[in-house]
Amino acid sequence: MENLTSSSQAIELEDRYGAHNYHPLPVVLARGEGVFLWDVEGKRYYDFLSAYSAVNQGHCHPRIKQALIEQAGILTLTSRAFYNDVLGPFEKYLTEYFGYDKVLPMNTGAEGVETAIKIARKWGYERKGVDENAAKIIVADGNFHGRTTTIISFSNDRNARKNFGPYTAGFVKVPYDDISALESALEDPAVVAFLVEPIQGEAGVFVPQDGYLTKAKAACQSKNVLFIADEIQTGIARTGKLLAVDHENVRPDMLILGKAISGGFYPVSAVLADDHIMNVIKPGQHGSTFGGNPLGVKVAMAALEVVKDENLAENAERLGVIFRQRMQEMVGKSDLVRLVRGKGLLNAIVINDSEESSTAWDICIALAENGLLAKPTHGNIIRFAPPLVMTEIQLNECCDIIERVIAKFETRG
Ligand code: IF1
Repeated sequence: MENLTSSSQAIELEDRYGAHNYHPLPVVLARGEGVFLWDVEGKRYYDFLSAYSAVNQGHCHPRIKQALIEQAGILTLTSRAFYNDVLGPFEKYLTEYFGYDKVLPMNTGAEGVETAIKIARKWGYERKGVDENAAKIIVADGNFHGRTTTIISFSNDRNARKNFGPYTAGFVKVPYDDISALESALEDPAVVAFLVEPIQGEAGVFVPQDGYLTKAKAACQSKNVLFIADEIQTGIARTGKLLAVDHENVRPDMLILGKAISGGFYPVSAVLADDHIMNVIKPGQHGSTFGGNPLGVKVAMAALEVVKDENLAENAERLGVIFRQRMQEMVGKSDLVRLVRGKGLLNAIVINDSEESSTAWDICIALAENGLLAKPTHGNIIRFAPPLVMTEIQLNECCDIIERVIAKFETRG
């Protein structure tokens, strides 16, 4: 295999031999450790994206790496045709960690979402009595739950949907953070579930009003509808609590996890639910080759131990307050930055420019030149999500970088 000596070489290879399904920032990373990343030329960056909240524990965390290396030499994959000595202990560990009866382990976040959709539909037919093939699932405008054909079928994002039809039926969209719209949609007796992100990440870190999750869960409960929380991005301590729903002490009927559940080492996702829901799934009705494999689940247990032992939720809560204070001070003096919003260490600033403008992109290029990696989400919104192991000193240094770069763009007028 070619040894890459330069960033431009790497970019050329990806352009020539890789599908063009992304538009990355022109940065070629070669090494990661904790909150830092280094590019091919050895330049160091603060990571303020954390692989979209998949490395909450920091890059290459030694404890998780050790778990990976040890299990890699013992048993990595059995398939579910047989039992193994790791999956059962993991399932006990995970269900006790999050407080549910059972877990169905999968690999990617999208698979977790697809799994929850299948379970909700089956529960609707076999427990709620909805006519077969008539089940409906309510989703929120602006949602992002992955990129499979069914999931993009209920996306609002034109770029995610166009020319991927025909679309999967059975989904009803309501405005996010709008209880009365949800209550109206819940009047339909064919509705089996409400699938929602407790904070909409990709849409631009939209935090709903206090009480939204509580009222949504209650509205679902009153209509015998399952409340499904997609915590793939907001979970695992990212928003200052173990789960974003914990800010309101709301317990979803089904919980979907992914990303940082395995600390950036190995794709692991999981759907958790109590027996009266999960037991609708019988042998042969769902699964995947790698779902619940020994290597992935050992990594996941180590990754979750790190979250607890290093108090990552508390750290995210504390540093998030400091970050938003620093950004709010900047907003007060800026014509360019309209607002800052977020919870814990899932935050975003909104740039005072059109969605089509390149300002947010240009700011991210300048941030990279100044040693901080972030990427715009929709058009004029820049998401800031560092690993949760960051120290206060490092966070303040990053705020200095952000303020310095924004100031330069202010003077450009
Ligand atoms: C990419 C976005 C973020 C997610 C929620 C399910 C999934 C995701 C709430 C699917 C995944 C990732 C996908 C990743 C970029 C990133 C992303 F920009 F795509 F939208 F975070 F906002 N539910 N989000 O955020 O999980 O199948 O990817 O494991 O490059 O597509 P996945």
